[in-house]
Amino acid sequence: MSNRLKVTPNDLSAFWMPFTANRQFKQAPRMFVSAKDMHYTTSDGRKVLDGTAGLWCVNAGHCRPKITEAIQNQAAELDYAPAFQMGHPIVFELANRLVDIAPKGMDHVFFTNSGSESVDTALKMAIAYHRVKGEGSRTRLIGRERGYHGVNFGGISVGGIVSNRKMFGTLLGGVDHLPHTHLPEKNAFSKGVPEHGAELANELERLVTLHDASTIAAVIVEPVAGSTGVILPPKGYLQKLREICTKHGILLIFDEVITGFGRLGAPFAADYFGVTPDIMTTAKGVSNGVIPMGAVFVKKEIHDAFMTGPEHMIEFFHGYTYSGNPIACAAALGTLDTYKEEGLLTRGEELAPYWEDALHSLKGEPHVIDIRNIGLIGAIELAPIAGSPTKRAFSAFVKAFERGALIRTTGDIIALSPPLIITKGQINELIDHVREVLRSID
Ligand code: PXG
Ligand code: PLP
Repeated sequence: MSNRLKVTPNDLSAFWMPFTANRQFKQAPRMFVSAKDMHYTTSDGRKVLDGTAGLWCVNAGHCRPKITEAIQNQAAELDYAPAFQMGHPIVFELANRLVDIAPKGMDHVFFTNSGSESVDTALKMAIAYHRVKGEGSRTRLIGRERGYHGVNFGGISVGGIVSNRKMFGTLLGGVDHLPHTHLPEKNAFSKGVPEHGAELANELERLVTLHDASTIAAVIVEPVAGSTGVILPPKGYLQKLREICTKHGILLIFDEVITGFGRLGAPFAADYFGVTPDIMTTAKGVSNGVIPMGAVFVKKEIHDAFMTGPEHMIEFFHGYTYSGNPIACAAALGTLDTYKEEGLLTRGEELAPYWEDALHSLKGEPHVIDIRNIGLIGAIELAPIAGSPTKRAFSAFVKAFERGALIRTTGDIIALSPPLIITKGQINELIDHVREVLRSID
């Protein structure tokens, strides 16, 4: 370990931390200095079990040798190559490898550097696609209440998390939202996908009637909403959305930034639910979170629609300086190798029943008003402290960290999404930490 990592910095003021209570953090900092497999090590030398795969991204666990090695080798061989009008071999290799594991028909990949960029890329593709097809009136975008699609302007416009939107002005015009599918009065403590609520997909028909299909480019949803606190699609809901989109010529975008790369026990949520979107946004697990990378998967028809006009012309005026950055590609290839060798993209399927039972054993513990699970995702919803929403869950987060477990909270919901290498013993350990925390907080 380098000396740089051993010390706790004594001036924390310069770094404006993302999505953090900066003043509170800087009074009592929580620092990780190293990580291996399922654990972080803190600056005071404690081991912390990673119950969240970092931020839902370290699906293969930490500091995996194949990934580290791939990055080291690539950094010494080709560090950067221009992304526009130039190529390098491994970005093509990576695209092929990704298409090989993608749902059938999603034959092309566009690279970005994050989920937020993947989302804005997908929205732009959808609108431009209709225009190249001669349907330039299709510009409207439909998102969903409580949706999270990153933090760029497109993403917050179709997103539905109020605090991520309200400070930022008028956002994109021509956006409407479906209702969310959280129905605790009917579905609380459901195991896996809930029974009630598929009819909420019919709200899309209402929006089509209101705006007319000829004005709508795309619908974007998370197949399983993560960031808002884990909301599952009711049985049959996604199939219905697919049918309605197809019927009206509207593109369906699945935002698989969290659900992609094995989180549900299948490579993608599209596989898990047997519903194929037209565009699929990913990030996080594509490179195990190690080097920033995102990938937007598109159906052949969409890609091919752009491949018209004079051949010397750029077909899609969009891209990032770091689209397909060689070192990010190497990290992603090392990640895919690790997933393959260890069967991680489907490992969640075997573990899911054990995970489900362990999570639902928390029913009846103090403050617990709902438990939700799917694949290797879990959520424990707590009753808020009257007049102080989020406070109870935040103290659970701090207590868990002090006890040796990293959990994630959003509102008064604890969300769990461990690396896909977690063992049954470590599942017990994680759930026991949560149990003890619930018993110890006000
Ligand atoms: N779409 C979805 C569905 C996401 O979950 C993004 C887009 C944006 O990705 P980037 O890479 O720009 O952050 C996300 C990211 C949490 C949490 O704890 C969730 C995310 C990010 C950070 C924290 O719920 N999701
Ligand atoms: N701002 C300026 C001034 C730039 O020159 C560029 C890219 O060349 C960007 C923003 C966009 O940066 P990126 O391609 O990394 O998203």
